[in-house]
Amino acid sequence: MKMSFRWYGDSDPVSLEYIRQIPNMKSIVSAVYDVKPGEVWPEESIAKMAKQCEDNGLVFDVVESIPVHEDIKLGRGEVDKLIEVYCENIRRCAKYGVKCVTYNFMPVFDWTRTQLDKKAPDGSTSLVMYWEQMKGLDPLKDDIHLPGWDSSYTQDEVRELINAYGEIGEEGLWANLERFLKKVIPVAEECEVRMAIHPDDPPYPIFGLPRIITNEENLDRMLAIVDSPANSLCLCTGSLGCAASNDVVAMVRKYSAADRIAFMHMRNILIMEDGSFEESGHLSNCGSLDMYDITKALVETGFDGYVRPDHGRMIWGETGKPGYGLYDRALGAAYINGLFEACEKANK
Ligand SMILES: [Mn+2]
Repeated sequence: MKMSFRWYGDSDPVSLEYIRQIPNMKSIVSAVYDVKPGEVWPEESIAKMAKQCEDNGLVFDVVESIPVHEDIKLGRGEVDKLIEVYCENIRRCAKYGVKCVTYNFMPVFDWTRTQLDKKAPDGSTSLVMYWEQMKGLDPLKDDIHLPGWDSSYTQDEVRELINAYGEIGEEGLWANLERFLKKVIPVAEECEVRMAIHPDDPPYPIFGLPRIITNEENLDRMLAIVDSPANSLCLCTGSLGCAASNDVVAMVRKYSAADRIAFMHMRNILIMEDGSFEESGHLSNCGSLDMYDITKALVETGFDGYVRPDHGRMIWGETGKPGYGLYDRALGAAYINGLFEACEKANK
């Protein structure tokens, strides 16, 4: 496996100088953040990021993410032109050494949480989603602002988008994903880039919005659209894992054995009785997932893709981007390194 770390560029309070000091750290996961979805990434921005990483003994070879424009997901407007821009961005990233591009196909909102700084008994804070806090919220009726939602949309625009997705439904979203993949994957193949789709987080409908990258049946369907290692998964244990019906260990084993995991997001979550969940420390005994079994499945199937410690808690008084502080993610990386070393030695 290749250990990696997400970095948000110059505005990130966590520096590359610090990231490089985490044992076994090799790759930086980042993106060009100053252009909107649907626009071409300036080559200078990609080149600058690659150079900054290189100057710190790291490699910028994973992009997270190239966002997919809502009109591509909705199949409306200038879809073909937007997909062509997307392909051009893949070509440009590849030119500067990128090997893996993460993206998602979630309507309107990325991840959904109700609170970003829930305090645990030990004083650490983390992201949570409590159904109790979701109850009664209706974005079609009320002006609601959940953390992490794109604030560039007005409430009216959000309502329009939710209605548009309601009209196309799950099958419409599948059709638009298929159209996207059939154009994008051949370009990725040419560029020797692996596209890695991130599962929906959480993997079930929110506010009636269709969600399709959610479970084994749907992952099978997605991978079959274009049967190529360039059409792969970013298997996020914490996203798939917050549906108790997903057997994450079995999914990891199956898709890694088939060489369809390009990127692993490794984190733990604690599922509560009512289906709410909290992002916990990475260790198995902190949450609902067995991180040892997940790592063992990767090692036994010869996984050689990228791994990053996903969201960490905020600990030791650190402030910054929720889920993306240095300290707890570094602890996560150290723990994951340990799991891999033990599993690899046992597997010899
Ligand atoms: Mn993730």
